[in-house]
Parts: sequence; structure tokens; C-alpha cells
Amino acid sequence: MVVLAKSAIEHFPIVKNPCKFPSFFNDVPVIDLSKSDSKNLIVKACEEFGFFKVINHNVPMEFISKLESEAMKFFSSPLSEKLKAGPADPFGYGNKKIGQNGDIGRVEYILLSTDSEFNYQKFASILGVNPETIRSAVDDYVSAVKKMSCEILEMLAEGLKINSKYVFSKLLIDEKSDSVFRLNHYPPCPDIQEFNGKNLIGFGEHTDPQIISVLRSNNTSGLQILLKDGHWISVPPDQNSFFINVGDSLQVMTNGRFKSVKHRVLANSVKSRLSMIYFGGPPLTEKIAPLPSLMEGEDTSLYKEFTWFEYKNSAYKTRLSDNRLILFEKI
Ligand code: GA4
Repeated sequence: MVVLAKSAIEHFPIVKNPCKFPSFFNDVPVIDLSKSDSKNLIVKACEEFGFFKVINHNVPMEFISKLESEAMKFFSSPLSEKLKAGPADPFGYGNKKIGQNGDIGRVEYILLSTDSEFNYQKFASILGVNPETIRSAVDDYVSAVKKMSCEILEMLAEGLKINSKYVFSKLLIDEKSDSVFRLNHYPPCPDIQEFNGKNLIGFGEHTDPQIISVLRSNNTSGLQILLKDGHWISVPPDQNSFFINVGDSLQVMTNGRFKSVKHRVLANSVKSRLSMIYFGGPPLTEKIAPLPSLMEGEDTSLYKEFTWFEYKNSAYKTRLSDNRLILFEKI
């Protein structure tokens, strides 16, 4: 029998002050994309939470199921095979190690650039998984989710009464858009008992650097968001809907009117969680700055000028839980 040294487990982060009765966020703002009057509700949700759920989204269920089953096939293959698609530097297969700066979590994942051939070469060596099948499943899913993200961003621009409704969506539509796609698999963690039920971290608290993130998960809970009052709250899973996060870049473009939402994932003791996340980012050369119509005066920008390339470079040097925007705030 292999006995895992206790210290090997204890290296994993845990929630420092877990709430005895973690509350479920039953009032997640729900946006019905089939209703044209949803634009004001989206603005309200972005202001209050930087987070909302989307229904009637028109992303074909078959794309979602196909990708889910391909992903599960991949994650169920032997570790030695999966490691051939790694390391995640930043793209490829990663196991427990998140980013390059010492963060770890109870998670394994595949990180892909949405427009790079190179990604798929990494999968070519994996036995039992046909790289072409994964590639087409990711492509179908990502194009549908990107289309939906653009619709949401256009509704957002209209809700904010910005002259051009394409002001945000054009950044994702641009063929040089620097977007990322991630499949996260959180295996069940029966050893949670070892920690007297204290919550183990699957993916540590962080904000997303991009403009918008679109998450879909299976029916296993784990996602939590941080409310303005400082409380962490659990988001009830819903495999038929999408969850949207405001990213740091959208916070800057709205001059802080929208806040990028801090979120994290806790490990589950019995069920495995699978999530797929599209991170919509602008082209590298794009200047990220508050839109003039969202500033009160000539230059009341809260932020210094920077490009997405500069922000991304700086973000990738930070730890997961760092406040990455602080370096770009005007003093
Ligand atoms: C958070 C959002 C996306 O998952 C990601 C992550 C990236 C990574 O996993 O390589 C980062 C993290 C994310 C922000 C800070 C840096 C970079 C890990 C990390 C410690 C792909 C992204 O774009 O930024």
C-alpha cells in the first residue's frame, strides 16, 4: 500500500477561516439573453457583483457535451500519458502547479491559446486520445462561446449608452485577439477529513486579467465569489447555463465602475468537477484605458496608460491572489 506522507498533503493551501455554514448565493443575477431588455440588468450585475449567470444562450448543447466527454477521456488517461502534453508553460497540461510563481491547487488542467496550432501538437502524443477530435471539439465550443461573449459585450455597451456598441466586442472579434481557453478538472478529495473538514483549495482566489471570462461547469459545486462586504459565497452549479466574470481589463475600460470579481474553487470530497472557461482578451498591442464617455472629466482616469501586452507580462509575474491592477493605478 502506498502511504502518502502527511507533509505531501499539507503543502496544499486550505481556507484559513472557513465559514461553518457557507452560504449559497441564491440571488445570482440571471440574464436571459433572449430578452432585449436584459442590457440594463447586465450593467447592474457588473456593478454590484462583477458576476452573473446567463440563460437562453444559444450555445448548442451538443458542443458542450462533446467537449465535456473529450475532456473527461483525456483526464481519465494515465498520468504518464497526460504529462506528455505538459508542462503548462503556459500552454499544455498542468497538474497542481498553477502559473510559474509557486501557486498550487487540487486541480489538473489543459490551458490553450484559442488560435495556436502549437497547442494541439502537444496532444499528438497522447495514447487513446485523438488530437483532431479534441481540436474540433474545442474549436466548435470556443467559436460558439466567443459569439455569445460578443453579444453580451454589445448589450453591455448599449446598457452603458456608449456610442459604438462594438467598443468591447471588436477586441474579441479581432483576429489578433489574445484569448485563452482552459479545461479544469478537480478530482474528488476524500482526504478533506484529514483537515477536520476545513476547505481545501482547488484553485486559489484570484481575478482574471482579461476582459470577460465565460465559465461552464458540470453539476459539482466548488465555485465561490467574493462579495463587496468581504464574504465568500458559494455559487450553485448549473450545467445548462454560463457564468460570466468581469475581468481586470473591463474594470479599467469602465474606469472602475465595474469591478473584476475575486473568485476561487474549493475541492469536493466526493464528486469530480469539470469546468471549461473562455477568457476573452484584446490584441497584445491594444491600449487598455477608460472609455472617454465613462470618465467624469477630461482625464479622470484612475489608471496609468498601458497596453494589454504590458499588463499581461506584469500579471504573469504575480502570484494568483495578488492585486495585479494596483501597479497600474494612478496614485
Ligand atoms: C488567471 C486567469 C486564467 O486562468 C489565466 C491564469 C494564469 C495561468 O494559469 O497561467 C495565471 C493567472 C490567470 C493570473 C496570474 C498568473 C497567470 C496564473 C498566475 C499565477 C490563464 C490567466 O490569464 O491569468
